[in-house]
Amino acid sequence: MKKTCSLLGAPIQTGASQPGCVMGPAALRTAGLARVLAELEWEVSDLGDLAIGPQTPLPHANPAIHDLAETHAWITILARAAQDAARDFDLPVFMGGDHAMAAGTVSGIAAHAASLNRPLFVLWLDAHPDLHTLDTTTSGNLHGTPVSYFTAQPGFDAYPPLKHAVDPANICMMGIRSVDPAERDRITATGIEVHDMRALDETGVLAPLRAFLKRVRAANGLLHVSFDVDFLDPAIAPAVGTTVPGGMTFREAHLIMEELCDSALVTSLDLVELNPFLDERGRTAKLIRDLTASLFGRRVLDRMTRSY
Ligand code: B3U
Ligand code: MN
Ligand code: MN
Repeated sequence: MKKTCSLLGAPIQTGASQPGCVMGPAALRTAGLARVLAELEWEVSDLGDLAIGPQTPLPHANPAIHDLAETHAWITILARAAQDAARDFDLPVFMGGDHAMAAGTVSGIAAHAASLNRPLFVLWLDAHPDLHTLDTTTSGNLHGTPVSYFTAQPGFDAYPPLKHAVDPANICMMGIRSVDPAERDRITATGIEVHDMRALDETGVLAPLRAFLKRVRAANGLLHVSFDVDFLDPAIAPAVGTTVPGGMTFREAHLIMEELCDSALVTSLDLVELNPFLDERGRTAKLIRDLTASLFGRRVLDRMTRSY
């Protein structure tokens, strides 16, 4: 029996500082993501794109916040859709869209995990920890808030009520290199495992990744991977609104995806923050396609899978 995956587009861009992520799902389709996964012997179902209607503005005490009503609506429909997709497919893929969408996808997957009575683990691949609350964000860009939301931090009365939280002890962040003061405090308070670039320069990417995967396996957990394009170095992935120098190389990123594939632990995936308006002849979209292919089993040579 072939393994099944779904592709669901979430063309949300209101959480970011500049427009363009609305084109993310279309760019990934244009790059041939579905075809590539089908060639790797997956049964691929493209579920199309979600959409929200026009929204009535929601005010907030923090005047920096913009497009709160849109984010609220996206979280609501994405949580539902993600929960359904996780029930129906072996490995649902959510194509963004800006990272605010992870407030919806991860909370929906958390509900699915709770229904199975299994813990949910999250691997957060990003230059940023996205650990603001609605009270601490100074940019007002809500793509900086999803991790605080789905770990049930206070300060989210204006988001949909969270039914199932992710335990901060089950989160591993890699690639972090841009952290605001309030986020730094929250990393300390929550104890989330953060491998910033300095740490990864010292250890390499494999040792911390393998240690985390071991924990997921021991707990019989589900594993959601949230992949922000700005995790990558801007030299190889220019199509993102918030580039930060010193990111993952082509080789490190593929190695992570190949290791995730070998682990066979990944049960859902976000591909977020691709802004095709900023791309160069589709090169970032093609790179994200190829990294996803590595996660889904593409390899240069067949070799024995590592034993865990
Ligand atoms: N922490 C900053 C920058 C940022 C967060 N996420 C992204 N950028 N993509 C903020 O605006 O909250
Ligand atoms: Mn992010
Ligand atoms: Mn980021």
